[in-house]
Amino acid sequence: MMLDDKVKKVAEILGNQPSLTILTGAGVSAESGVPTFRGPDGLWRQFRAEDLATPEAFYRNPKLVWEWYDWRRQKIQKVKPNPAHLVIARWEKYFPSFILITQNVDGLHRQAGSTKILELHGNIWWVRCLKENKVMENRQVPLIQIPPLCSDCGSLLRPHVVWFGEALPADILEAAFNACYRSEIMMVIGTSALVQPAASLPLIAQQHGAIIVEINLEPTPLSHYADYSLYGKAGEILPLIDELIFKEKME
Ligand code: BV8
Repeated sequence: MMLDDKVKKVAEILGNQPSLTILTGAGVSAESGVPTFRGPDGLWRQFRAEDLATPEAFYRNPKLVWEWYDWRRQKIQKVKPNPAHLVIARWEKYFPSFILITQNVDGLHRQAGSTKILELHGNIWWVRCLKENKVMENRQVPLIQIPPLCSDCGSLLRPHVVWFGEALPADILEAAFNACYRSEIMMVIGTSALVQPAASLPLIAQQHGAIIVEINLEPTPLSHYADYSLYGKAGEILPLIDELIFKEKME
């Protein structure tokens, strides 16, 4: 089936307003100018994940890890949501049963207006005090002090994100699993489907009867299981589907 036919088919399915879950990865922010993790200009290119996005790396060298996050925050602050984020934010109002599950920590879905959102891996604009475990929003760009310290107790602050080897927040993961049990369709957009447990969510949804639609530039380990794989840019494909859904509605 050609891409156009798949776009039409997915729009037709969505036109019936099924219970929709969307899972996104770094690819949905790529067209905003945020480097992905494993792409040609990938974030991990200059660094190795285990060197930076792990608790061990942070305790070994908090200054280096915070310099990486400060660099990413400076890049993210300069960009804005792209059409993919905007369509997803609009759809949460159109679908009676809708949840967005994102692996991204860049906050661009929220900036686009998404509110029904589960941030599996945290948010780069929030920090956590190591001593008091208190979570605070911190939008200081660039950071005045690296590593930043808690203004109340003077202890080290860490990014409020989930590092490799760390458990995802139990309440958020439970909500994500519940979404998989009840969704009739799951759209998996811009993820290499490598990081667990996020990468297992589409398979769980499929085991519970959901149709799986993948949108990516290229095949991923999920492609073999997806009912529809639409290869192209999320910022171009989602507006096409959106247009067809509402065109059909108007007829
Ligand atoms: C856990 C926050 C257990 C930080 C991130 C072996 C050794 C050690 C660990 C493991 C192991 N095997 C499995 C694990 C577990 C590990 C894991 O999955 N490792 C992988 C790499 C094998 N997982 C964990 O450690 C997780 N925790 O398992 O805990 C536990 C349980 C109890 C108690 C203690 C522990 C925690 C994982 C979370 C890690 N944190 N981020 C930060 O960002 O700084 S992960 C990081 O990768 C980001 O969140 C990112 O989103 C995520 C996944 O990457 P993608 O989003 O998919 O991005 P990527 O670049 O890979 O792909 C982009 C895709 O977009 C590509 O396919 C590309 O083609 C496409 N694309 C590009 N442009 C576009 C596009 N598509 C459409 N349109 C475009 N324009």
